[in-house]
Formats: sequence, structure tokens, C-alpha cells
Amino acid sequence: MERTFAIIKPDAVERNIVGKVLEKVEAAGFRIVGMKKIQLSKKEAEGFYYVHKERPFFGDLCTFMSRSPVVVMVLERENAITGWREVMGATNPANADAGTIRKEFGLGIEENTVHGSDSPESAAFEIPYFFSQLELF
Ligand code: RTP
Ligand code: MG
Repeated sequence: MERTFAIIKPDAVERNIVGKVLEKVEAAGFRIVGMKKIQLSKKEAEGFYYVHKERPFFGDLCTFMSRSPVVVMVLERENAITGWREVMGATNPANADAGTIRKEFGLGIEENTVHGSDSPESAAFEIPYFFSQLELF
């Protein structure tokens, strides 16, 4: 069993499609180990996405991620990290496979509905960034 970290991003929470995303989570066999709705400050978004700090889209990304609440989750399954990225689809919804979350719900390359850890190292940083042990079941 493996754990990954996921976010339902502001574009999805604003459009009231959290439930539609959660249906995909559960249909793909993930167990929700932890989940909460929070609003990131700009500084918290910058800390979370620090690996992208030199990228041209970094400022816009952190503004987007802190503009309204998000739902953060820890998901568990066999091969959870790569499996969740498959369920999400490509970063740009235009390039995402049919049936993926980003293809179905993504608005564009930035407002792409969901986040997922990209490696075990990322998951090990991202899960405790948002959750304490006492919040994971
Ligand atoms: P994520 O980290 O959110 O799961 O997405 P990802 O791995 O598929 O993509 P990544 O390269 O890590 O980019 C992080 C997020 O930054 C926004 N982005 N904007 N304007 C742009 O060219 C651009 N490129 C990326 C997206 O919200 C992307 O998910
Ligand atoms: Mg990424």
C-alpha cells in the first residue's frame, strides 16, 4: 500500500464539483485517509510549490492556489502515486486522455482541477505539509 497527496484546486471548489471529483477518487479504488477544506495563504502556496519557484508560471500559480478554498487529501492504494496521476490526466487538459479528471473538468493548463504528488519524495514532503499523524486514519 502506498499513500499520495492530492488537492482539489480552487477552480473545482468554486464550481461546486468536489463531489464529482471524489466519485472519481473512490471509483479508482483509493481510500481517503485524510481530508479537509482549507484556504492557503499566498506564502503557504509558495512553500508548497517551492520546487517551481524559478518557473515563469510560479507567481500566477500561487495566486490561483490561494484565491479561494481547496480540499486537501491523503489517498491510499497500491501504486497510489502513479495511479492518482493517471486518474488526474496530463497537466494541460487539452492533452489529457478521455475519462481523466483534467479532461472532464479542467479549464486550462493552470486551472486544472487537481494536484497529485509526482514521486515518493514529493509525497513525503507534501503529506506532512498539510496533515498531522492525528488526522490520518
Ligand atoms: P500538480 O503539481 O498541480 O499536480 O500538476 P503537474 O505535476 O501536472 O504540473 P506541474 O508541472 O507540477 O505544475 C504545477 C501546476 O502549475 C500550473 N501550471 N501552469 N501556465 C503554465 O504554463 C502552467 N504550467 C503549470 C498548473 O496548475 C500545474 O498543475
Ligand atoms: Mg507537479
